[in-house]
Amino acid sequence: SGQSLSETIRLNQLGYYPNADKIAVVVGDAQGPFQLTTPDGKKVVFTGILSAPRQNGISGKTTRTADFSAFTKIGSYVVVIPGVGHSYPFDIRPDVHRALAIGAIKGFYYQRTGIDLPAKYAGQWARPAGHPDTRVLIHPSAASPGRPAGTVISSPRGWYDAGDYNKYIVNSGITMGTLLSLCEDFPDYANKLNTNIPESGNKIPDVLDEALWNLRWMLTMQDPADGGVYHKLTNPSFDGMIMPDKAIKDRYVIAKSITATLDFAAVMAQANRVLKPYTRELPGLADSCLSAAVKAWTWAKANPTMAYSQQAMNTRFDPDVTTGGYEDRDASDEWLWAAAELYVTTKDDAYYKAVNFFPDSRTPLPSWPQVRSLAYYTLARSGNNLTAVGKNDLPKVKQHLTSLADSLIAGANQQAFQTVMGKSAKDFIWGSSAEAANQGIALIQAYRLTDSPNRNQYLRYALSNLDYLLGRNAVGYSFVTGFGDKTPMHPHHRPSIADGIEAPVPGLLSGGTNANAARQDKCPGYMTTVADEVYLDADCSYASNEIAINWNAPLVYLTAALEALQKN
Ligand code: 9MR
Repeated sequence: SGQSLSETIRLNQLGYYPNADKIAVVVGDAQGPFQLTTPDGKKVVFTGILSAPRQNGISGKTTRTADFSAFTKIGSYVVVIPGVGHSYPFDIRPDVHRALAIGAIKGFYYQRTGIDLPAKYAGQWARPAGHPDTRVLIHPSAASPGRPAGTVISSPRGWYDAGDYNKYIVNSGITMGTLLSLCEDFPDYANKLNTNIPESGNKIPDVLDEALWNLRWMLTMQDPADGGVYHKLTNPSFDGMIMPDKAIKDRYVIAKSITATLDFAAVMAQANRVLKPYTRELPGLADSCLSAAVKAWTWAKANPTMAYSQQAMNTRFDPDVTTGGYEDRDASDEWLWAAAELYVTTKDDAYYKAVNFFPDSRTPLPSWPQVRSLAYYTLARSGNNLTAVGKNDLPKVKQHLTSLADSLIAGANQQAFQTVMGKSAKDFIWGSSAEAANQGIALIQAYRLTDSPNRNQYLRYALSNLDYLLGRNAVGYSFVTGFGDKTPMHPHHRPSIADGIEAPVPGLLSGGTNANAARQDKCPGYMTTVADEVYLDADCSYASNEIAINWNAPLVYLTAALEALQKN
């Protein structure tokens, strides 16, 4: 066609469902007709007219949309705008995000500690096991009568949190909650996702097998004597940019904390429900999870003020610890999440009555320090299985879900990229990709669990945020390694940096655009301060281009849920 690739045309680089919205966005002054053609440009299959201009409320730039929703024929195509160029190629087909759902779950396999990743499962990213964590020291901050400082415990398995090699309970909490929720909400679809891991042949869905790798680690993080849960298992300071098996510094479990203990209680209580059907394959595990949850709750009741403060800790104990803090002084939402999971699992009203589920009218979007809405999701999904106290409040719970969903979709049709994500510059924080994914999940929960007249909009706009993540955004990247044409090649991820392989480990979600990244990581090379454009595909950019388990988990949920919910 004589057209060349234009990066001003932004779209979901994987593609679109035949019977769902299909939108590309062009940034700049283009106007007039657009076409859909075969990737070689030879055959025009659809023509349309670019929309009226919109102004990006953050950058002030002009955008127009090319809406080809009316075209439903399965195939591979490019969008062509005469005088501008063509887009990256993409597909229209029913299972267009299925490989991504599988790949994003597989991303967790690559994050496993303490196990060799052979080529059979890991392909060119095969590597020897790192961080066995079979000889971990009790840090003085974590000492108890039964386990004085320097005691050696075994705390193996688990996933590396992110681009670093440490293991943190708080962040494991929301990550596990999200993956276990996929197993609860879409059991049949979850069961169909084969990720080619060592456990793939067993009777348990691969995503649950993967979660078990971390669940078994989490169980070792509870002090058996009192039920308190250590905040994290880390080196005193971050490892260098070396492969896992080369990183052999001493590791410690650090300080019990209220947030870690409550998040642990929530995960273990939910795990009891999810594991119940597999009692034959996993004898005793579901029961162990529930008793661990109850013990954690008991510790929390006795220690409600034990917030984790790294600075305060370092003034009292040696060695000093400088790894990720996951500090959160407000545990009120963690109480709600733990109470909801324990209540739904045990049907014991005492857990429900121990907290106030409706302290105010806010419905905060889930993130690692803010888990209140996970309690609402759980209460709503339990619906008529709740006891009377919970059932009475169901309308209020659903009200919270719809008010969050309605606020997310409000004005999305004015947004420059026609996505829920990015209506406000405030969306572009550290780990903004997970904001987009969690917005999508909130919409899916409101779609599934309420009878709001806007339900169908919720589903449509959840998909808009997957489009955001896969390229329809102000920087033109698909933020998932290995999925799309313009993807992160230099994530802040130690194995990807150190392994000598050009392609980064695949299936990992970059934290993405972050307005304050330059100030936070001081990586040289940021080109702009426009909030929705501050992203740098460089490995020193840990504030915009790290990967993390709590970002991958909502990608997994959003992708798998949208696949499961498409009616094609
Ligand atoms: O995801 C965390 C983000 O919300 C915080 O702003 C940031 C700075 O405290 O830390 C992020 O978490 C990092 C953790 O502390 C250590 N492992 C890597 C995580 C992702 O960058």
